[in-house]
Amino acid sequence: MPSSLQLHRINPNTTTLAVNNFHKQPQLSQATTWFSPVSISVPDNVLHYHTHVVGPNQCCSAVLQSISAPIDTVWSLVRRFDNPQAYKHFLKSCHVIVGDGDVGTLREVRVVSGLPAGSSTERLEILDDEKHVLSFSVVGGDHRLNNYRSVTTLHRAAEEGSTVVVESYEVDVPQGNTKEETCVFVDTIVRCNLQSLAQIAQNKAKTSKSNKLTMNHD
Ligand code: A8S
Repeated sequence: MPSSLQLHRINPNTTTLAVNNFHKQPQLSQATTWFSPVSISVPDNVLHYHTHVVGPNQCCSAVLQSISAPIDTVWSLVRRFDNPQAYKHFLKSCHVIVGDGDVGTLREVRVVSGLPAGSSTERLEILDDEKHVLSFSVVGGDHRLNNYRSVTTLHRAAEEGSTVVVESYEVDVPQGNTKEETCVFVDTIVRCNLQSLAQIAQNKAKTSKSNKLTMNHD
């Protein structure tokens, strides 16, 4: 099985991060096909955040999302470790247990019904407002994703006023599941979160743009 994260150096300061979403062809062929590679040039100083060293019983993957909103608007939503349910729709509540939003803060999130989970206790590992990096790890709770750790980085896209989000993670493969099943499950959650982040950030950007236009008219 090829790795789901590929790195290609294109010039001395940036590296292309290609994320392949794998997909098993139904019936007939048992072969695994890889499709729709998405890639982004990530500056080398943030690339190491998405380099995961995984053990034999762990897996890792990454999801990319383009957002038509400025990086500051997207970051204002992502950086709120105390308010993940603002865009993560699988969460119904979040309570900060210890800390004030800096590294080391612990939160307990409760998950909506219908998922194989009740709650999760999570620790803020990295919050870098300059480089736009946030990382958290799962340290407890009532779910199947042991040793989950994710890193989210934001990048200015080539198109003015647009952002690309890269979210990568590592996690233990739960007993009774394969690496592929685990990645499909987690990729789905992360992709839903990032699509919802895109919607909310885009609406926020539109509202503040039209507010500015109205103010200029007055
Ligand atoms: C995130 C990412 C993930 C969250 C997972 C993958 C989780 O909160 C949910 C269901 C689970 O089974 C595990 O950025 C857990 O939040 C929605 C409770 C950890």
